[in-house]
Amino acid sequence: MPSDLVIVYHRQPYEEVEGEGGEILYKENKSPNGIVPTLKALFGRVEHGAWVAWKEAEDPATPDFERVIEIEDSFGKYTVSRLPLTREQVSSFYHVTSKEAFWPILHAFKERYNYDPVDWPTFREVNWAFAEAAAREADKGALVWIHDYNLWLVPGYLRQLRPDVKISFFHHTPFPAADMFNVLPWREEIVRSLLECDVVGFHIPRYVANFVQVARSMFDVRVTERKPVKTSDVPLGSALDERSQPTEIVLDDGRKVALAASPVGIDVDFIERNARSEETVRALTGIEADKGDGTLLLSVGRTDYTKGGPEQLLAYERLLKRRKDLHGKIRLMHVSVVANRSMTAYAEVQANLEQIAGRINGTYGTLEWQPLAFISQPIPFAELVAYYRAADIAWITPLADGMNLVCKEYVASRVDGDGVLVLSEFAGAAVQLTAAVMTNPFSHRSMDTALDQALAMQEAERRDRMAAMRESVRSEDIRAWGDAQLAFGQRAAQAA
Ligand code: GDG
Repeated sequence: MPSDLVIVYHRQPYEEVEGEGGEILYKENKSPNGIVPTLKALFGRVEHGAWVAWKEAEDPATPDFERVIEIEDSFGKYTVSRLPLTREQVSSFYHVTSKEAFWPILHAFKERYNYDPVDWPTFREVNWAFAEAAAREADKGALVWIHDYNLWLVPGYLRQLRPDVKISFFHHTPFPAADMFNVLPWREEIVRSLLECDVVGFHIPRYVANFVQVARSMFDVRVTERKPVKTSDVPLGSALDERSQPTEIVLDDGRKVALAASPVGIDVDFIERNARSEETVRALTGIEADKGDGTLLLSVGRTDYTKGGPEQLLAYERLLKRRKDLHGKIRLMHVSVVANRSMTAYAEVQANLEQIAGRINGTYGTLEWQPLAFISQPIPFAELVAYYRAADIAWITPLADGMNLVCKEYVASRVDGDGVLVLSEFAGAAVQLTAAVMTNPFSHRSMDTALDQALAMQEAERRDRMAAMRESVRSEDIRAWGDAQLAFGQRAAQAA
């Protein structure tokens, strides 16, 4: 059935499990948190929706599964088109080209950029296959919403296949300035494809500005519309602030591309419900009993060089060195989940983290007191929320992060209105959460003073700041993001 909204996202929108009789059952994702349910919820606003994702197959010509299936779950009825890809294709387009070449550049780590293993023809081939699958599902004039850099070439291919559809593309990562982006030898092909979109979306105005700069470095692109940005109350602005944002560019052939900035949010109602649930309150009681009068610092993230884990552990080591008064009274729970152990870059970060963690506990730990709990296994979400509630300070200090949802989850979990957030000014969320204690993870002094400030903060100030952050997280929640992005796409459709 043709769809008026087609979402192209690399992950399937459910989990496949084997039933008792060996049959495949499609279950809603275990974690109802995250953007997948939000995207699926948008299907409720259209006649019929479709989702395009990949699924591993030994021989893509004759996959051992149905390519296109109809799903019916609590989100309604929608089509899922599974693109059969071999393990080698997935590894090449996703783990190598996207993660080893694009990811470091998007996050401004030129020195980590790995060009050599990239197989560009495979990247093109996979993106072409995604475009064909989307073209097959889209009704006349449908809106096709594509997600993230691993699908950068899809808009261009889709435009060739289906000139009638409206194309919107959202970046979940930062988008770097031209000096950084243009390290990619495929830059012109990528930007040419993005300029075939009707809407290109980002989290924050800075990434929009960088995209325009990149586009102008290669093409005759004019900014035809610009709007002021609601500025933060930080006196000199924070690292990712912009005063105004281009909202439309026009190409030399007269075609217009709308540029949208809307920060991905979280499901505040879901997290608050979790935070108040009996299960969480029970877990919280246990954690608090263990904690006693001590201070709990919490850091949560994927193991990735962009997340600044080693820099943070070194700051903690400095804290223990200079503040003997805290010995026996403070603990850091550092959760760093390894998503892909087979990738050298991540294995390296993990080894580094383990080494520093071992040194900290070896140097300062006693039989009664272990200053650091270093955790590499994912924590069940309900338990994580209990830790969010128990933590005196959430310490979120990525070196670069498109948005960062962990800090928003911490704020939403604080239904008691207390708690301090120390946040890197290089996380997209910093533009929104201006009441956090901001820190620059590249500066020892800034990391040290921010932590001291957070540790010394009095309850009244903590509550004021938390109230401001809670308001912001609620007003720009995941639904607001979905609505804003869908509205941009629909506006483009009407303008045509
Ligand atoms: C990309 C961009 C952007 C983490 N540890 C555990 C756990 N998590 C969950 C968190 C959170 C999610 O993982 C991480 O989200 P982030 O936004 O922080 O980071 P990325 O995975 O890098 O996501 C990022 C995002 O896309 C959305 O656009 O914000 O900048 O890099 O939801 O809760 N969940 C559980 N146990 C854990 O131990 N259950």
